Amino acid sequence: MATEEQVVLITGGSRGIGAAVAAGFAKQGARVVINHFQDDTAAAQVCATLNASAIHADVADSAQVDAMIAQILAQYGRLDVVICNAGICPFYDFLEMPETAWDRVLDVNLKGVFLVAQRAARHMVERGGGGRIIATSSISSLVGGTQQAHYCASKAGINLLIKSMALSLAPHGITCNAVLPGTVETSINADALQDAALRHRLEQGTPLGRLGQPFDLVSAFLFFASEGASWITGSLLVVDGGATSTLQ
Ligand code: NAD
Ligand code: RM4
Repeated sequence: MATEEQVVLITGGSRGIGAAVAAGFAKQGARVVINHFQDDTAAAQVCATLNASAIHADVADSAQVDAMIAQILAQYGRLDVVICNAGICPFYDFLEMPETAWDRVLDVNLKGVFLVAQRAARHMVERGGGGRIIATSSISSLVGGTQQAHYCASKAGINLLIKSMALSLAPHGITCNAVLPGTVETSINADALQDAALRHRLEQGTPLGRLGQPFDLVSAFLFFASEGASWITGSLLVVDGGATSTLQ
């Protein structure tokens, strides 16, 4: 349960899963800061609805991440929970994938988690320890995907980054965990899901019978941030309607 004193940063919080998670923390009374990239209108809407604040920063750029963390500490004096959620997935077949797409996906999805988590953890350690870091990985870290070689590699990287961070930060009382969503209807896959055959195949492959919606993910993030999860670190929680439990 987030408390009124808790300051929570959610990267990629302007829409989709991040915006739903931001609403979940705001409902619990936490002070919420959302980060976004080139999404001012949606970010402003989330801020108005949740009484949150927004910071524009590219999580792949260390100078912008440093400035973002400094701004939060100047404004709130602390940072307790960090959700590394920003991510992109420009779909390309493997044989046609441009090197630029590979680099950008790895920079945003994987290096972005490293930069934000490291900068936040330095603050948590300096103030005497304690804190929660939660990354949005994916079922695409467990199974491959056509048109997603860069994305799957980035998400698989997150899983072991999180476990390695869990080891390094445990002595400081900071837990590090990841949520692995299945297919969730957001703008990241809105175009891809226009393909009726793909959509049907994904629905058929989900034992609980439907694709995910952003609200389906919220409890998992709140759980890792809760008092009751204080002895859980290095954990990867799949939230996918059963999709990775079946070969159907
Ligand atoms: P989305 O496109 O709706 O939201 C992406 C968010 O990331 C936006 O707020 C955007 O501003 C932000 N963002 C993009 N690039 C950024 C950058 N360089 N710096 C800072 N912010 C940046 O997508 P979503 O589905 O809500 O994705 C959120 C996370 O969930 C991603 O990490 C994604 O990989 C992961 N995920 C999504 C699904 C799915 O099916 N939707 C499944 C598994 C995992
Ligand atoms: C997810 C999963 C989904 C895809 C999104 C972009 O991790 O692979 O199927 O739609 O990424």
